[in-house]
Amino acid sequence: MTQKTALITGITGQDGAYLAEYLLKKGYIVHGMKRRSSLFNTDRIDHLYQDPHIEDPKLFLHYGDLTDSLNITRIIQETQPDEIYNLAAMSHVQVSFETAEYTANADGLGTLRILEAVRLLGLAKKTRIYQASTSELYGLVQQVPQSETTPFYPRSPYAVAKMYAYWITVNYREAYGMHASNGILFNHESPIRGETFVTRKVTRALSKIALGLQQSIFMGNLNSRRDWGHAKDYIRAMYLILQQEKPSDYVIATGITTTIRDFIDMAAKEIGLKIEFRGEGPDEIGVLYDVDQERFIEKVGDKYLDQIISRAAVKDVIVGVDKRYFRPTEVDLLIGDPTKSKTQLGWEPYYDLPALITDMMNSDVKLMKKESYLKEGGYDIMNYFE
Ligand code: NDP
Ligand code: GDR
Repeated sequence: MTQKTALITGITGQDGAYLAEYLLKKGYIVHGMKRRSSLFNTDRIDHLYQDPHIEDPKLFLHYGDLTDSLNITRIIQETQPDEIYNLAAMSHVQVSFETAEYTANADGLGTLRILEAVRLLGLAKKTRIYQASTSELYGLVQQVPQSETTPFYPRSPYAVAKMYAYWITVNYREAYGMHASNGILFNHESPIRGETFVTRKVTRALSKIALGLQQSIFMGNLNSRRDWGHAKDYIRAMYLILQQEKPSDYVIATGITTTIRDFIDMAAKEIGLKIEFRGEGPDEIGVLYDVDQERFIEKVGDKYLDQIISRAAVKDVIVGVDKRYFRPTEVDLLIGDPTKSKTQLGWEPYYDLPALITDMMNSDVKLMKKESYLKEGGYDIMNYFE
């Protein structure tokens, strides 16, 4: 079998990092597009880095940006990929309300730039394209659960941009016979999820609270419901979609939905913290009312037990609501129907939500312990003028 070449845009993101490792293990040559930034932004893929001077390297990184057609065209021309995974995007829904034009350019037109480059370079019959579509397309849901035939009703500049990307992918497939497919992925998380998405924000904050590094966390809408899976499972679906003989669009989801409040509750219980929610809307709070000491010692350590017990004794508030996290238009309920991907791709997730939470909490407790040790060692805040 000849060695395949893949190009991953967004290789420095959560999904890009997992996918790169997965494809390298499968024997692919992997090219990734990364953005220039003033700080290193390759943390998630540093373990995969190969010195270009070694013999027969398999991973190559190229500077690029989805808003730059010339650069995209050149990278595709130079790498001649068998498969392109277009994962790059301004992917934060709330931020897209503040950066609507840029989001349209990167997330919407960016996809067009890739499709058009493949066509112009005469690669339409060679290169298969995966487009990172999203459950956000369903927005104000028209059907429960959501499947490939559910009408879209996007509720944010991000979702509207992704709607353009979805349809331009379908259009190039139909117009030029390209093997271009959409994976309509529901929320997927992991220990390397971006820190401002709700799950990671919660697992990081609870870990810090457990170690006495943080007092409380402020959240947005606790009532919205999401269908959460593990990114490791979802990148396998991306790969499977491009291995199909014919291109098509697939929903990737678990079929189970959970409120943000219940996610916080489950993540807290994972390390032995018991939270009671009181009040409603912006006035809702979560108080720490008890600690499962055995669990806490097992998951966090007895060193940190006394401070957390004393907080539980006074029913201290550890969760609050801040309206600034409310979105101008919200997506209240997402729950996917993955029947097509299960039957046609043979895709099955290994992780359920409790297993995902265990993975994230274990990782963040470990990470925050590192922070705690550094603080104890005097490596705290940097002051340039002291
Ligand atoms: P991340 O936000 O973790 O990663 C996004 C990646 O895109 C990063 O590598 C980022 O670079 C890069 N990027 C952002 N803007 C540009 C640009 N203008 N040009 C080039 N690269 C850019 O997202 P995820 O890994 O979570 O998601 C991957 C894709 O899947 C995204 O398109 C997202 O919208 C979509 N999606 C995600 C879901 C999820 O639950 N995770 C669900 C459904 C769809 P940098 O590191 O420099 O910021
Ligand atoms: P989402 O993910 O918008 O679904 O987009 P996010 O984790 O940001 O929000 C999920 C839900 O939680 C509510 N929420 C909060 N969200 C954040 N970020 N911070 C908070 O403090 C908070 N409090 C409550 C939100 O209102 C929302 O209802 C993600 C991204 O990965 C997209 O790129 C992807 O397309 C979709 O998932 C599927």
